[in-house]
Amino acid sequence: MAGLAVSADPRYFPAGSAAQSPGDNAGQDISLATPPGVPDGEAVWRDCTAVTFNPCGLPVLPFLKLACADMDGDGRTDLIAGGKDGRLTLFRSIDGIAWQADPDYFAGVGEGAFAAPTLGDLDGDGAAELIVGTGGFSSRSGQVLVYTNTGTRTAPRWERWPDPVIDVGDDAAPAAVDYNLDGHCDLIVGNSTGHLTMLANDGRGRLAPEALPLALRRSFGMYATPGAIRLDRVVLLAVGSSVGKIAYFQLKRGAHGLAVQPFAITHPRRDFYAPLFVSLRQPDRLDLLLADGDGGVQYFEQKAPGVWAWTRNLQLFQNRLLPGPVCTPTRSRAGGRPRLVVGNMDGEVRAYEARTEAGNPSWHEWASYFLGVKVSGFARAVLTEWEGKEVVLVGQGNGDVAAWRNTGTAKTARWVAWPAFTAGVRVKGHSAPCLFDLDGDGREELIVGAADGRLVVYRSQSPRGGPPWGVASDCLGEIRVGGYAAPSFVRLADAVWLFVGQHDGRIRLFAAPAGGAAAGGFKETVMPDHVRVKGFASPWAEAGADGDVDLYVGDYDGNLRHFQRRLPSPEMRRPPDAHVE
Ligand SMILES: [Ca+2]
Ligand SMILES: [Ca+2]
Ligand SMILES: [Ca+2]
Ligand SMILES: [Ca+2]
Repeated sequence: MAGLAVSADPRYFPAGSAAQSPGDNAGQDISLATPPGVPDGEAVWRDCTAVTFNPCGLPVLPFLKLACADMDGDGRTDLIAGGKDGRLTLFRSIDGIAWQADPDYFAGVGEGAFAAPTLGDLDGDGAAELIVGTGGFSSRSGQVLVYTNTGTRTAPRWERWPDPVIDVGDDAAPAAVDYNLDGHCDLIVGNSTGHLTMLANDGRGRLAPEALPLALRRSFGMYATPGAIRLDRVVLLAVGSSVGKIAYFQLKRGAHGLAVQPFAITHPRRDFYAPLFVSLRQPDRLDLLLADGDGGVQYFEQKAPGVWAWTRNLQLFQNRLLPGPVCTPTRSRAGGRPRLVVGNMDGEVRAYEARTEAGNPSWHEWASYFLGVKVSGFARAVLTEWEGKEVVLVGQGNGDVAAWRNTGTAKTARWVAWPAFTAGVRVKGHSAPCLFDLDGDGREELIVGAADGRLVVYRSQSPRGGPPWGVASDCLGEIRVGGYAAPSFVRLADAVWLFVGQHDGRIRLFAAPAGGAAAGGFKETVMPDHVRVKGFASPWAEAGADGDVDLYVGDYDGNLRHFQRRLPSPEMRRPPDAHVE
């Protein structure tokens, strides 16, 4: 476990998670009934995600819409993240680098789906209202709702205005800004067809749609998402959408109403962009934050005051791994190199290496290592070694398990498809393979999870192990979980544990006495509620020192999580990486 010793408190909270009640997984140590293989003491599962995969603390959320403001009045800018479930999460930070979730701050807010938050003082009482666009498959999709804080800034109480201020069709994404420069906060709202609606404020919170200036009277692509800010005599407007580029405008007061002038900024093209003007680094500088469709966040710093040019900050929001949606981590020690291998819903496979230098997260990507290794749909890959060569087995949506062999070197991989290695290996959709020596005869079995929640065991038909594979119908027939079973085994001192992830994000644990594993001796045992993810769990287990178990899990949105099972009194035990005299 070198490089993975974990001592920091976890601070990872998925935004608005329905699966986990808020605060449940805040590093609480929850007791687990002792399954076979654990000598003494009560074990606990800790969430180590913040150290291992996501020091940033902001969960990966595709199509995330952010707002920023100092909500609690402590002088530091906070981030407000809209969730898929329509709810909002507040993130606080001391340094702008590590963020901590407060899932309770917006308690009571949340209707519909895909919340798009913005803040502005609509009724002119000096306090900002919370303005939320709604989207997704919801009856409220397209509505813009307004919430007033009737509590305090540190203990808010959110009350919704009785009626939405407007319904723009579907997927409302509002930006609160005084676009006509009359001193009253107005709204610019995007919708699913890519159109904008501008609502002018009469100063008492009554908002009325206005005719759009000619330059804005068009579709910007699907899911138009505006970001806007008023400076002294000019308003900057950025309109992102699913075309992956952003249209930029400056709005000024002209002789005949608003004068709209486009301008250009170059940045990488993505499948979706939600832009936001922010000042997270320097209070007087106008920076730009772009959230993309994969859950990535890029931060751009203004080059000089009054200049519409920005330079990318290559550190900010980059301290987390982004392996893509429905990510499926596995670990490998092929060639003596510890690596993390992660497939995703797009059929891609990525390689990560443990960081040797100081820095975070503790893994970093080895870009394009698996160039040429790709399947269609879902991928779960296992990297192993066979006769001195690296071999990667990739489960996929159609139920086949594909194989590639590295015919290059350890540094410069060259992957060649090797269908013979997994000939005849096929399950009923959504194959999730792993290799484990179930019967302890020194040859690994190939165990494949399937869409129907079952596991199929293939035993080597060769004295050397490996292909050809034959189905072992006497093994693991008793295991059946919810759909999309993703198995992983770990051998402890006197037991074998089997973790199986399933579609609802839960992880099931089965234990068998060592030696009994092949005889179908697995019995289900309790997993604590907080060891689960937000949809589609793909766990990978590793045995550490002293009966520790590390569990790496991917989720539907593209978050990698790390849970570690430890004994409850760390001071009584040698830390995993401590030097022993
Ligand atoms: Ca604050
Ligand atoms: Ca107000
Ligand atoms: Ca106005
Ligand atoms: Ca075996």
